[in-house]
Amino acid sequence: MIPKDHPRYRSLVARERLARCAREGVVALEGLAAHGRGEAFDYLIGERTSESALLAARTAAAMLLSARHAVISVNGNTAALAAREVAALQQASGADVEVNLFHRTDERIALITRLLEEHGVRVLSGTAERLVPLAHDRGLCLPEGIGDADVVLVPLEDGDRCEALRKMGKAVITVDLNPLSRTARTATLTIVDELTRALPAITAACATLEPGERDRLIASLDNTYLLRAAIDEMRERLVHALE
Ligand code: PTJ
Repeated sequence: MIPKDHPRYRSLVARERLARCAREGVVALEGLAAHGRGEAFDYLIGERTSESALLAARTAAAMLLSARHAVISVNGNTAALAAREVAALQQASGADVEVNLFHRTDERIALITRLLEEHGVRVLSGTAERLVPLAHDRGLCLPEGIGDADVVLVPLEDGDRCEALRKMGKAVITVDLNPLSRTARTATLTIVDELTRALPAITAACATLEPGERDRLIASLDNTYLLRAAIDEMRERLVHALE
């Protein structure tokens, strides 16, 4: 039992949940290492949503709402950390949700689908086909889901798939605390923020954006600017860390 007044309460609860989900098979063991890397970067941005991350979240909402067909791609870490937040975002944006895994097995797809459904997510089902130009099972997706989408939100993604989705002509939105990752640099739009802060920020923006503002946000999207702003934020914090 983690005491509520522990200074690292939120982080310890997240770790405990990920460890439990890893034992159950929802989270890949590699996902625990990925989370640790994310936590390190979250320290550097001060464990809060920066102005530039908020702008990125609002732009993500604009892209999801303006899409012909938006799909949220959910992996094990995302389901374990944010099933409820995915349900709220699906409700606010009208996006489809597809389970799409790096370490893919039928058993994990079923476990993650069940976890999401228990939290109110409507999950696409069907027969996956090798539509994404990648070797291995990372190339598998649903023709009526990611295969048909023009905008895909892929939180905590690996660089290869992000790049392959871009090559297919899709706009890719990612959530990644590491602004230096290949995913962050390859995506159309990167939200450098922790997943459980970023998804509610997109959901809140979906409810408030006027159509005119949507167009303005999409037209002025500059991912390099957003990544530079996140790196500047981290550098400032490091420079003043011991003051
Ligand atoms: O469930 P699967 O099989 O699809 O596997 C999922 C993982 C996460 C193992 C897989 O996609 C993977 O290996 O991802 P990477 O290449 O490690 O990338 C994950 C990125 O997400 C890293 O750059 C981390 O810094 C970042 N990250 C980790 N946790 C969070 C995060 N970003 C935002 N919020 C987090 N909670």
